[in-house]
Amino acid sequence: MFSVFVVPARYQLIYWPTLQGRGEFVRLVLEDVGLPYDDLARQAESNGAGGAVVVERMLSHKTQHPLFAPPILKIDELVIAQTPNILWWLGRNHNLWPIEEALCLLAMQVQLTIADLVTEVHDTHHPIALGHHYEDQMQAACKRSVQFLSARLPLFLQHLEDILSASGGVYMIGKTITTVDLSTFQVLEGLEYAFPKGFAYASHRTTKLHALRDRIRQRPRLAAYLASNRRIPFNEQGIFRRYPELDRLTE
Ligand SMILES: N[C@@H](CCC(=O)N[C@@H](CS)C(=O)NCC(=O)O)C(=O)O
Repeated sequence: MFSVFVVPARYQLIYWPTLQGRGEFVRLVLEDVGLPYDDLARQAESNGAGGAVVVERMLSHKTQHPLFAPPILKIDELVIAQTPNILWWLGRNHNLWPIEEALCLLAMQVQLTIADLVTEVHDTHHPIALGHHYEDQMQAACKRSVQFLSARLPLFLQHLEDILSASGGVYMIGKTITTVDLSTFQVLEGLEYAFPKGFAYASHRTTKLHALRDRIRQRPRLAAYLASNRRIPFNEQGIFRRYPELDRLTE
């Protein structure tokens, strides 16, 4: 009898090295499952080459698998982009995705809704153009942020609370943990960092979401990760930025 030694796939994350951004949704899954992974650009950052690694890896797939933007997850020859797509693949392969079809569709639906929310958060500080400095679009950002905090965020948070209530109040989707719970945790963390006042206003009735966030934070591998230097602190390069002038409910 021969025993076959299968070399485990090595996971490689390609994402900007100095910010959590959308890459963090992927990191949280890798960390919660306990998968070893190379955070390629961060490994190169000590010699200043982090950002270049992201660009170089994206370009290297230009013909075979054209890529638009990070995060990108590479597993041997497999290359996956678009955050919800990556989370779906990881969830399905590591027991963090539902089995039943209706719940699979619901999981993707909510994962995409969270992606929409993340984009709206990004647009509070960059409402005009991604390529322009925040300071050059600050006036528009202030207007956009008031709208986001007073009108949009309460709707998003109530919707996520309704999803959680409908599934019984413990997990977002069905009766077991999925990537959606981890992503919900991450947006709640980010929102509280970026908009302490606006988040308090928009989430004062979403008690189940707060409890979910506390439970997720205590998951042993995640707790260890959050306390480690692998977790990049929130900062003003990422999606969730703390600009006090944007944390207002009225103009
Ligand atoms: N829908 C994509 C958005 C990807 C995205 O916008 N990535 C940002 C970093 S979080 C980026 O580097 N974008 C560069 C660009 O859009 O040109 C996803 O969810 O992965």
